[in-house]
Parts: sequence; structure tokens; C-alpha cells
Amino acid sequence: MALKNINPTTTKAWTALINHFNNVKNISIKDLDKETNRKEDFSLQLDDLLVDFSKNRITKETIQLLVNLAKEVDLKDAIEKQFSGKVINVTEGREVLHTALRSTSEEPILVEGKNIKPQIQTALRKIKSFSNKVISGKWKGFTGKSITDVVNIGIGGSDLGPDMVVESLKYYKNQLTTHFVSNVDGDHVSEVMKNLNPETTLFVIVSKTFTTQETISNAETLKNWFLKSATIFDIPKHFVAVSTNLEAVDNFGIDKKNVFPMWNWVGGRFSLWSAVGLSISLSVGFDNYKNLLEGAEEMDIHFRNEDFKNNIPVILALLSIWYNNFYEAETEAVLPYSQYLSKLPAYLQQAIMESNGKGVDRNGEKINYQTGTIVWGSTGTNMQHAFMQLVHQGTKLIPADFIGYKESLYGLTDHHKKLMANFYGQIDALAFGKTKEEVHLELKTSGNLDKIESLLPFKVFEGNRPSNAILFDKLTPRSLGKLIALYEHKIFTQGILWNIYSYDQFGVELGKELANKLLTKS
Ligand code: G6Q
Repeated sequence: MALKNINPTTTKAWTALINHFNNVKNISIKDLDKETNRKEDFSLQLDDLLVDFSKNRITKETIQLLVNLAKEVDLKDAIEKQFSGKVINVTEGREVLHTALRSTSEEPILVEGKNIKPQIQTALRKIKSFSNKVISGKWKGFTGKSITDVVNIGIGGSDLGPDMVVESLKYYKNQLTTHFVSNVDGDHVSEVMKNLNPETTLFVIVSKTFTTQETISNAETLKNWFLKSATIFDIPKHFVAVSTNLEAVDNFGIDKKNVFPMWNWVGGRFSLWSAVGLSISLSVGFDNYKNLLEGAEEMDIHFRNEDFKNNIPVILALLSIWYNNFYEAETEAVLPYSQYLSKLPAYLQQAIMESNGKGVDRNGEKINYQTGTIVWGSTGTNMQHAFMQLVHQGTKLIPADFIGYKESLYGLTDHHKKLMANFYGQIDALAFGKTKEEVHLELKTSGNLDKIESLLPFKVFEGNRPSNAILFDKLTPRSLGKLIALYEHKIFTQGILWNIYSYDQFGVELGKELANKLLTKS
């Protein structure tokens, strides 16, 4: 049976939340922070992950009412339907089973009556053996040399995930250099091409449909470039594909042995856990890739089984709804304090905004409440010297996720101490601000008595700006898997609560159609 179809604004919990909001909307995080055990009461731990959500405009009652909302729209039922392979992507008639890709349990998952677990394991074995051959140097190019460079050709879901993970796990990478070509802008592929040697480059064409204009254009250009030095008989040594469209792959000239599977029950933006992640496994080795999947599975188990009040993705989703639908916040910032995670905000923009940027509910009715949040961000501390001004003193309410690590990877503990002092400093500055009295005293003690009147209002920080601290022990493949899965489940939870379909993306089609029409005209 498909997902339930409940307009959240018609629930009892929603009415209770409106009343509660009217009572508490002016509460101050500074006051709330004085409560004994505030931090303990509003923190959740999952092994090496600690989520501290105490610096939000919430009380215990807020959480209880939000949890009631999740219960009233039967989130539990939706979670079970997703994990067990029901056709919850109704508009495209598909199951949504990225969680199956990282499941190590024996529990069979049926798609059209057939258990999909064996084919997932076969694909993983193929990824492993291919990665091992390329990394060890056993896989040779057409002149007998080992591979030095890997080029991932794909776009959207077939690019952003692998690119973000390869960048995030740079510390764990091997001798291979990985490149990503996505844009149809010929200058993108030209820039990558100019540094490649055809004898030692492996091209991984990633396209679920194998019809995507950008990917096919880039793949053709790279094939033509390759064929300037080699012959079509050399293609099998240098081109592999990840796709569901075997016929198109064959027409392109790729050897059947070199095709890695993709499945309709995995959405593009949730596909890095499938062979779409081949370039990750090539870059960091299969064991690290497997650890990434295991971290995600740990989050899956937590999300599927934990009570909502102790469930990290559910709580983060509910907080987001609290600000989006009650405080009318429009955007959310994702602020990782790790240079490795510089591509995470762009990755999440696709995952979140393509999934929940919908204005029609599961009844097909136009929605009269706010859905999809706008997500943006960048790494700390760099962004502190840039857009954080607006977050601290601007007119908009912008809830923020701060993502940090207790340890750095290379040591340099002195740097890490400074990094994390900034992490906590920003969170406190947002939450507690700086009062008139404090500014007054500061100007006075710095000998600027004469400037107090003219400067004071500009130096006041209102504070009361909410944030979550998402803190891991260390950036590892496993903890990264957990982090990505956390956001995947947050997206799903919000989609269920907003009564929308999170797994289609018709909104990206019209522009493509029009571009194609223009091309055929010219
Ligand atoms: C993701 C979207 C989209 C898709 C790309 C690439 O969820 O569907 O970003 O991944 O359009 O599609 P192909 O893999 O079919 O080339």
C-alpha cells in the first residue's frame, strides 16, 4: 500500500503546535540555557556522533508536540514502507531502496517479487575486484601501462555524491588522481582533458539513463579525444559504464564486461551507495568504500528503530519544520568545520531541494503551507570572514547546522584547538549575542567613552539564533557514511510530514525540454 496522505495542517498536533508557538515564540535561548541539564536533555548520541540541539528555541513540550505530529501523520508506517520496498515513489512507480544497498542483514527485500539482496552483493563484488585491479596496477591501458587517472563523467546524482565523497575522503586516497567532468560547458571537459594521458586514463561514464545530454556529450568528446591516440579495440581497457540502459551503453562501444549495474529503485541523488560510487572505491579503495556503507547502515538502523524523541534524523527534521512552518524561516545553513567537507553544502542542496522543493501534495493538490527549505553553506572558519555577518546581525532567521570533529586527521592539534574554539564561539555568539550593556562596558573599558552613543547599536548582537552542533570523533569513511545517511533520512521525514513526494524531480524536466527544442530549431 502506498504512503498515507495526511495534510499536516489538519492534524490535532498542528493546532497544538500553533497554540504552543504563540505561547513560546519569544522565548530566549539564553534563558533556556540556564535550565539545569539543558545540554543533556537536548542531546543525542550514536556511538561516535553527538548531536547537541540545546541551542534552539524549544522546550520539552515543543519536542513532544512535534513528535506527536510525526506520530499523527504515521511516520513510522512510512519508514517501514520505504525500508521494506513498497512503491513509495508513486509518481514514477518505483521503490526507494538506497538503504538496501548498504544493508548487511539477511532480511530479503522484494522488488517485483524478487529478492534484490543477491544482485547488490554481486555488484559489490564486481566493484571490489575491479577497484583492486586498477589500484594495484594489474589493470593495464592499451600500451601496457597502469592507470594513473580516473575521470568520472556524469551529472547531478551521478556526479555530486561521488565528487563530494572523494573530496571528503581525500586523506584516505591512494595514488590514483580522480577527476569529475559534469557540465556541458566544453571548457569544463577541456580543462580536465588537457592534463590527461590517454595511455593511463580510465573513464567511468555514470548515467542511469545513458541519455543525459551533458554526460553523453562529454563522453563522446572524451572518446574522440582518446581515439586520436588509440583504436576502438582499445576502448574496453579505458571505458567503463554505470547504467541501467545496457543497449545505449553497448551502442557507445563499451564492453558488456565493463558495465556496472544501476537500478530503477535507486534515485540518482541517493545513488552513491551503488556502483555510481565506483570512483569513490577507486579513489580510496574498496575497504574504505565498504566502511562508508557500514556507517550509513548504522544510521539506517537507528532511524528505523529508535523512538522519535531519541531519533537523530527525526529530531533534526522536526526542528527544521518548527522553524520553516512556524517561525517562517526560509533558509538553513550547513556549516562544516572541516575543509574536507567543502562540497557537502552543494551535495545537500541537490539532495534536499530536489527532493522537497514541491508545491503539490500527495493528493495532487496545491499546497497552502511552506515545504522545502533552501539550503546553503560553506566551511568554517572561512565563512566567518564572509557571509556570517548576515547570519549574526541580519534581519533573517537562519537556523544552522554546525558540523565538526573532535580530532583532526593530520594532528596539528594547535590548529584544531583554534578551529573548534571558532566552532563553539560561533554557536554561542549566535545563541547568546551581545547585549547593549555588554557593548557599553566594552567601549568604556577600551577608552571609547565618546563613541558609545554613535557606535552602540551597531555593535549589539540580538542573539537567539538557533543552531545544532553535529559532532563526530573523527572524519572517517564510516562517520561520513553516517552523516550523509542522517541527512537522507531528515529529507525523507520532512517529505512525509509535508505530505509531498520526495523522490521525483519533474521540476528539472521543463528546462531540458526547452533546451532540446531550441537545439533542434538551430
Ligand atoms: C537525481 C536526478 C538527477 C540525475 C541526473 C543524471 O536524483 O534525477 O540529478 O541524477 O540528471 O541522470 P543520469 O544518471 O540518468 O545521467
